[in-house]
Order: sequence, then C-alpha cells, then structure tokens
Amino acid sequence: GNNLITSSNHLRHVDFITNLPSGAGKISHLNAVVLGEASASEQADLVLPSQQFSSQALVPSHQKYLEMYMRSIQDPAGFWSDIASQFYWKQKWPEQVFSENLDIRKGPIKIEWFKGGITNICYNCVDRNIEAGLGHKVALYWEGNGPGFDDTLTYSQLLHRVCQLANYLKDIGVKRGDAVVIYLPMLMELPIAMLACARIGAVHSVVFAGFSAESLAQRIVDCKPKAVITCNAVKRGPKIIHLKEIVDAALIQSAKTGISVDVCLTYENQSAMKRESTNWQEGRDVWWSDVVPKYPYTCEVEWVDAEDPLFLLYTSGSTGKPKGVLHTTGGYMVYAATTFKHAFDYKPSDIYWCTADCGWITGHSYVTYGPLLNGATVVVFEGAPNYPDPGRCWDIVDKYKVTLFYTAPTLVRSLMREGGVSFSGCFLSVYCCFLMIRDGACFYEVILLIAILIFITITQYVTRYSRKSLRVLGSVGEPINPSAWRWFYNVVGDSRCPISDTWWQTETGGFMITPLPGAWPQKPGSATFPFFGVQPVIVDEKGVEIGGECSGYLCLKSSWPGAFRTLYGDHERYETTYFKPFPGYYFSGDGCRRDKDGYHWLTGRVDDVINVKGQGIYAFVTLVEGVPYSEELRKSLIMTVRKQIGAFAAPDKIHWAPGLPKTRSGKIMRRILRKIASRQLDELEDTSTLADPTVVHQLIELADC
Ligand code: 6R9
Repeated sequence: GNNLITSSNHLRHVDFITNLPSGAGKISHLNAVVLGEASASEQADLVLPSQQFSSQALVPSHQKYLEMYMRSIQDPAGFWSDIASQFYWKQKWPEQVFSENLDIRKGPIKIEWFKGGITNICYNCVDRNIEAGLGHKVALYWEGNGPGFDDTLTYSQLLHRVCQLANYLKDIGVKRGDAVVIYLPMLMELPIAMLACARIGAVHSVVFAGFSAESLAQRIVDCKPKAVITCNAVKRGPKIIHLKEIVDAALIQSAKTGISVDVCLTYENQSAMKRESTNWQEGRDVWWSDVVPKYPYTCEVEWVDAEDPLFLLYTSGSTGKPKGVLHTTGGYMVYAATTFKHAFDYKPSDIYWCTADCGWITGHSYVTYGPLLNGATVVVFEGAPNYPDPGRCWDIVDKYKVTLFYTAPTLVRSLMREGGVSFSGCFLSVYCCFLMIRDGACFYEVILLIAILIFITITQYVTRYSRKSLRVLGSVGEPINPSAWRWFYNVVGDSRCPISDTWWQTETGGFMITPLPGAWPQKPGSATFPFFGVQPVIVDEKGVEIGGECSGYLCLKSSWPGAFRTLYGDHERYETTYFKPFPGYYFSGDGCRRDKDGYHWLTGRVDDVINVKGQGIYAFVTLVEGVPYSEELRKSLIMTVRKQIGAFAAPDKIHWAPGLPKTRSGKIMRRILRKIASRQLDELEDTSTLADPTVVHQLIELADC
C-alpha cells in the first residue's frame, strides 16, 4: 500500500471508502494506504535534535525521559501529586490521589483525580501568574483577520476583563454548575469568556463558530445553557459571516423543543459589522459593550472541587447525536499544563502560537488553558492562514517573533503546495541554463535567467520571511505524512526545529503520544512515544494485547489526569463507545503500528479502514496540482492496486477528487464521501462544518467523469 503512494509521482492522496459496516470481519492490509503510513526506509530515517537544542531542553535525553516515564507508571500518585502541588489549591486533595475503574467487566467506568481537592483553574491561569510577578507580561497578542488589526492584553489586563464578564454572568444568575454556550470566533473575548465561566464555576461549552444553526441548536438542547455568548459577525478572509443570525435561528429551533435561553450576550465586532444592522430581540439580546465594562475589575473566585465539571465539548459521533465530552477541573488543569510544558519544551521567554480555533479541543488545551497555566504569551489569530496570501502565517511568526508554532498537517500541506523552494523547479532551471550555454546563449541571457530564478526563490511564500525566531514546531489532528513532515522541518523550520507530532483526542484532554523535543531522535511521520503516565497498548481484533513490532487497535491501559469522565447525560454511551469494544481498556478508535524501535505510527480511525467483503471499493483520488486526470491514469491506478495488494482490493470506481470534504481541522468527512459514492445526494445532511462546502458540489459534478 505504501508503494502505491510512493511509486506514483502523480498521486498526492488516495482515499478509500466502502459502504460496509465497520468493526465486522477481518481488516485487510488495505489500511496501509491511509495517509501517514511510511515505508520501511522512511521508518529507519532518524532525525536527531541538535546538541545545542538538547542541552537546553527540559528533558535533554531519552535516558532522562525513560527515568521520568518509569516513575510516572510505577508511582502515578506520587508523580502527579508532585506536579499538582505547583498549582494553587485552596485545599489540598486528601490522601487518595486518584481512583479508577477502566474495566467494564468489573462494574461502571469511573475516573477521578485529586477528588476533594479545592481549586479554580481561572485563578491558576491568571491570578497566580500575576502574584508571581507576571502582571505586565503579555498574556494574549491578538492578530485580526486583516493585516494591521491587532491588540495586546497583559496578564493584569486579562484579569480585569475576565472579572468584569464573570461579574456580569453572576449578575444575570449564572451559578456554579450552570452551562454557558460560547459561539464566538477567535477574538480575545473567546478565551476571556472561557476563563470567566471557569472563575464562577460555570461549565462552558464552546461551539465552533462555523457550525450551522441546526448543530448549534442541537447542542443548546443537550446542555440547556443559562446564556449564549456570541458576536454579531466575523470576517474570515474576504467573507463576512453573520453569526448572530445563526444564533437567532438556533434559538428559535431550540425553543421549539422547549429549551429557551434567557440571555444572548452579543459582542459588537466592529471590524465586521455595525450594531445598527444587527437583528435584535429586546429582552433577550444584550450588547456586551453596554453591560460588561460597567462591572468591577475584581471578582471573587468560586472555589470548586477538582472533580467539578469544567467544560463540555461536543464531538461528532459516527452515528447521529454529537457526544458531549465532559472534562473536570483538577486533573485536566494538571494535565493540560504539563503536556504543554514538555511537548513544546516551554521556556518563559517563548512566544507561542497555535493556529487552532477554541471551538476545538486543541484550542481549549493549547490556546487557552495549557499555555496560560504556564504563564506563556499566546498569539490568538482571528483570520484565515492563507489570507491575504499564503505567506500570512510566516508574516505573523516574524511579527510576534513566534518561537513555538503548532498547527495541523492539512495547513502544512496546503502551504506546501503554495510555497517553499521547489526542487524540481530548481533542477529544471539548472537544466535550462545548461541548454542555453550549450546552444550558445550569451552571458547576459544566462545571468538574466539566474536573476529571475533568485527572484522566484525569494518571493516564495515561506522563504521570503525570516522565521528565525522559531524553535519548536507542532502538528495535530491527523497523521502527518513523511513528505509534509520533511517540508515542515526543512523549509519552515530551516532544519533547526524539532517537530512535536502530538497524537491525542478531545476525549484525552491532552497529548498522549508525542515526541519530547530534545529527548528522542525523530522519525518523520511517527508520533514516537507516550507522554508521562500514558500506557498505550496495541490489541488484535479479539482484544488481546500484542507486544513488540505489531499493528492493531490502539487502546489505553490505566487512567491519566486529563481523561474525560463521561459523555454528558449519557454515561452508558460513554461505556459502550469507549470501554466495551475491548474490555479492560479505553479504546481510542485509532489504528496504530509499533515499529521495531518502539515508535508509534498512527494509521487513522479504524472505522475508516476497509473490510473487503463483497461490496465495491470506491476510491477518491487527488492528483498533484497540474497533473491531468485521464483514462490511462485511471487504468494504471487500478493496475497498481491489483499488482501491489491483490485483485480483491482493486477499486471498482475511481473518482477524481481535486478537493476532499474536510473539516477546518483537516479531518476528511467520510460520511459525505460515502453518500456521494452511493449517490444518496439528498442525504448529505449538514455540510456547514466543512472548511470549503463547495468541494461537495465539485465532487458531485465530477462523479461520472
Ligand atoms: C486533538 C484532536 C482525534 C482524532 C484521533 C486521531 C486524529 C489527532 C493526530 C491524529 C495521527 C496525530 N489525530 N492527532 N492522528 N497523528 N498527531 O485532533 O482531537 O478532534 O477529537 O480528533 O484525530 O484519529 O483519534 P479530535
């Protein structure tokens, strides 16, 4: 399967789906075509951190990692208590640090960390840092959609803003344990709103401000919030999105099921839309700027139990209703902070930028909580990474002297297509020079060609920026294929910055398998080794643990502080989805291979894997930019699969797909591909979470090409 990708220079991405129910039957080795797999030679390709990097790193060697890891496994209570003690606790947790049952055969699943300890995560993110002397340090740099729009908040200013909103929320009757839905774009008000809820013990549920009214209504109905916080509109790239209208429609819809929301606090996002043009429902809708600034800069903290809920975040289930993943306070706090610190080798002088939206778990743990708990300076970016041009990211990196840059493979790949030195281009140009000289071109003609070449090189979207400040790069969301890894490493990071390929999930709260830059040699495309306290196991289809070099289903043995505690209102679904498939373990839903050196290679969701059982295989194929799709190519693709894997695996249908339906975080929505394949076009359902919904129409048009 790997050869399918590496042997054809024309193929950028192959995606297979079938209509078969998942989980049944034997897994064929077709899963080897899942993006992110690497060939044997690629696996052996080690990239070492420089001596200079390792010597200054928090975990400077793999021996040190192993020593810390062993302690975290042998004495989890001691290991995590030592770390937790670095935070502020109003009252320390009692003797027992954690209790757990991950074995469904032994009774209900239960995970608790630091229960009985009393704390507040907002206090630990903001007040504690101010007390430690960081009041004047920048907490948030905000960079707007359009270049030139920006803002800054120090830790002291952040505290003021959080307290004002917290006071307002208390005033309208939001109490400890109440839910608040936040439907905001990446304005500073988004982390502020999360922290304000946490300060008063309210449970926030951030809904990504790209979700449709229907999805928002579904979430509102599920968690029954006391208030919804939104803004009137936002600009993404050149487009204006009228968020308030979406909220209005969602509230009408939720009211039909008897769930009415009393307050809709609306931030006026002046750069996108004036308040006069905003639809308004008197009595329910309130302008943020009319009320919030009137409240005092201080607000008493609501001290909560470590096991009190902190937030709900909905993730789409493979069937129907989204799952409300519930995280609690104490364990999540300790875990988000520690994973951030180690995976990015955080130093107080760092400037950190994560391109994720707070509507995603990455934005919870690694825009808001993890960095702020470490007293870090965080860049919050409102816009689109390729607006006004594909150099925007590097422009931002240079502007703020970003040292730690964390993003998704989908972004890396799209920027890779548009920028960076093209080696084939260089080769071609050198060849042209050679031809010109051979054919007697004059000196000036050759010089002119070289000058054009240099110009093209320096105007490349990446290389025209310095990026000197960068120290560590990060990747999340899906496997990063080795060629994208190398481009990220060589071109963006100038072969200087280790890449932390962080494997984790909404459910896990923080990183699970990730390199610690400085500790290990890296293999492009591998997430490497488990974080402290994490025990990954690979099981076969019977749920039997397999050791050594192997591949199978990725499970986790024993709990970690950041684990989710339940699915809101449906503990049974929690147990059925995650703990019943392989009794005794938490099942991640992902496939994984462990190589001979113990490195982990994530192969993607196992429900994306093909079980070849009588139904047809339908392949969506994306070609390298500029390569035309032809009948000849179609045949050669089918022949390649026949030859490399077997006739049983040959696709019955090849569908040329210049683009695939992807979420903003880069996950392919296979549900939609499946509907297109089976021509159930009236059942496409909600496509509003797609990064670019127009690809769906394009795919439908190309169906019979
Ligand atoms: C953080 C996040 C979780 C799923 C996960 C896996 C995929 C995430 C990955 C990765 C390979 C990585 N995934 N990071 N696969 N390598 N570094 O993305 O959470 O949105 O819940 O998605 O994403 O399949 O199971 P979430």
